[in-house]
Amino acid sequence: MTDFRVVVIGAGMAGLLAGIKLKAMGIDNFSIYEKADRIGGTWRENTYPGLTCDVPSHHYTYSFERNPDWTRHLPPGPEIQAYFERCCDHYRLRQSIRFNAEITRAQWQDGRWRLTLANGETDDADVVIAATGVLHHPSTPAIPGMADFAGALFHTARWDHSVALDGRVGVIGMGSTGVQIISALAGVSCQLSHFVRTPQWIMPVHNGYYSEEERARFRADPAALEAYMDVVTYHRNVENYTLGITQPDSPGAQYFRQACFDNLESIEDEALREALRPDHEPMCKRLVFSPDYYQKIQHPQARLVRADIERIEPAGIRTVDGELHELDVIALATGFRADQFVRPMQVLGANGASLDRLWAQRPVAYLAVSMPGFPNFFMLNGPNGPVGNYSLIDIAEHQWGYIQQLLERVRDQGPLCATAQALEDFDRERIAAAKTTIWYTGGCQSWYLDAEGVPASWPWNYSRFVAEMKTPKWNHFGVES
Ligand code: N01
Repeated sequence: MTDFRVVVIGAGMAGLLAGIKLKAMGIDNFSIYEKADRIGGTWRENTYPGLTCDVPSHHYTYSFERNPDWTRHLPPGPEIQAYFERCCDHYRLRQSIRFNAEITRAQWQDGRWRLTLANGETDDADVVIAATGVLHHPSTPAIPGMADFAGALFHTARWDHSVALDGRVGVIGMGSTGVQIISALAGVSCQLSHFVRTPQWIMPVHNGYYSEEERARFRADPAALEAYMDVVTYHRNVENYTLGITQPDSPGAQYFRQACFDNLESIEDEALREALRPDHEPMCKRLVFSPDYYQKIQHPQARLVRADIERIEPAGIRTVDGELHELDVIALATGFRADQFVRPMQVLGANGASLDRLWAQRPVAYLAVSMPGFPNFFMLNGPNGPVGNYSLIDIAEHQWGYIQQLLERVRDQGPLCATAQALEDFDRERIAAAKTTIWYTGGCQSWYLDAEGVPASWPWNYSRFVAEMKTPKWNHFGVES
């Protein structure tokens, strides 16, 4: 095929990766469609105070483009966004990105994809790579009276920077986001209230600074940076973490469990300690890492509120114990709808197959990458892939290695997608494994669970994922057009 064309949807971490790798393959006939006016995905949309990634900075980069300039051990959100902006320039991707261009429909017809944009324009491609992200659609709770609040109220992924934070601020939610915001605002807001329905376990973590000397050394000597990173140990830690999820009695699980228990015991105030004691196993929800939440919530101007929220009133939040918590600002750190993936985009495959219909109950994909009936439609960070306390960049790179082999075969031999049998077998095995993970057995609700209460994330260890991504099992792929 001489005019082989690829369309990538989304210019976040994964879409940029696809662009870089397509160029490296010599495929220049591609476009990246981005519905926003800037690259960055998650790191563009989240700008809340304290925004940090809990993956060690130097491991939160593309493996082929290290960043010697991280200022902290855990990367601050604005530095991550700046890193991706630099990558976008360095790999000359901007000319291939169409901003403010939302694809609303993709339809497989006559052996190619026909893409329709929100403004009615169309484009055609041989292959579509969906890089639309996982935690992208804010989950906004239906709390009675929300519309009546007289102050400022917003979801954390829609932070309103015009709003002053030195007044009375309420934060709803104790996932990674809520915890980071409390740490950032303690002592800034004259009164900071943390509304916590379900306390989470907190894994202690150090978040120091890199000195200018260290950064200069990493800049001058990439080998010193690689040595410092110790990739082998990092991957061993990731493996142990994933073993902790899949084998709750493993040493890894015991390590994390004990560290969380000890951390909670560091709170001397018994009432506060008990108010923050989770009712589920550590690692059941995605583990929250924080260097200082337990200290910050004890700041004289901060307060933990464990009473459930009854409603929001013009003056603040009324809890079920009758107390009115008067507030100027309410931040909803209430998480994301992790079941949407490419939706609301309409994706129509061969013979009228509709992704929305197939995913009505729960989204699935063969190895998180391909769907039967959807030839040449491949996903980065699609359903049932690994999302946990490790770098999604690393995960996306492994997935790209797999997709690249699919692309090469498509280019040489024509359309392909996973067979229905391959998906069925994979999903049966996946669900059986999912029910043995700590996400299922640990006694908690979380965004890992699908509508049927089954963990949707990759239920095996990291090394199995890496092994699966090495080479496609070609007998699991077929042609349906
Ligand atoms: O969201 P969450 P998040 N009334 O879903 C509460 C990634 N991330 O934005 O547990 C009261 O974890 C809900 O309570 P409960 C990371 O993957 C990464 O914090 O359902 N409370 C819970 O406490 C993370 O896991 C980084 O009882 C309500 C909270 O809101 C994912 O994003 C940083 C409520 C939601 O927690 C999501 O984290 C930040 C209601 N009606 C985020 N509804 C990194 O560092 C919900 N809640 C990489």
